[in-house]
Amino acid sequence: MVCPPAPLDRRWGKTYHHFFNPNWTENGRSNPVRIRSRDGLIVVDIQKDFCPGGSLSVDRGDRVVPVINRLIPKFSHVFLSRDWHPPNHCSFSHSPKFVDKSWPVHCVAGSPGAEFHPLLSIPELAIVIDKGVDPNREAYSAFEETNLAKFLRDRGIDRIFVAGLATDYCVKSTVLDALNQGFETFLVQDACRGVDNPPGSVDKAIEEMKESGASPVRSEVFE
Ligand code: VGL
Ligand code: ZN
Repeated sequence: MVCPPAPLDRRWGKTYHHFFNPNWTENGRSNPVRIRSRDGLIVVDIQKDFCPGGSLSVDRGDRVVPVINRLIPKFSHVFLSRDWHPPNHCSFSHSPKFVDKSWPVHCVAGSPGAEFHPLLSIPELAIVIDKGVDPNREAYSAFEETNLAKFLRDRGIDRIFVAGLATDYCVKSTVLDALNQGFETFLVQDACRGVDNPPGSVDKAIEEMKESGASPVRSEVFE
């Protein structure tokens, strides 16, 4: 197959050279996004259990770590969610089927698998949000049963950028909740990876987020 030439974008006085990427969405913004002080970055579940070698590993999940490390210094408000389950969490199964949202034991609070990926550069002022702490309830979103929405509002934060793992579960739920809570919400697509079981669920999740009003962006558009 002959690749089409990469498009040049000169609209903003700079030359952007895009490589054709099958993950590039039609309305993925290529114009620069200027990060302001009222913007917040939510980094979802960059934990060892979701990375290669972990109990619920996302294929090449660790590849997003350097991308997120480049994003973090651009933001004055950084939030890190972590799956922080009790050992008897209701989603755990010894014969997990994934598609029915039963999972292998993962991210048990305080266990090595629940630790953030060791190469994630966590800023000193980052705020950590524990979720899924109730044994009887699943909680994929960083907003679920946390005071995150109020916390953001109290600080005047009105735009949210979401990155992390997994696109089709915790990232998606976090994005949809952020939209429902009235925040302008961006999905940093190349800073996310998904479980994709059943196959196609990552693409489906991205469509759902877009239809709900999220704007997909790529990390290189940030100024
Ligand atoms: C997640 C499945 C189970 C996630 C958490 O972080 O996306 N997925 N628990
Ligand atoms: Zn979980």
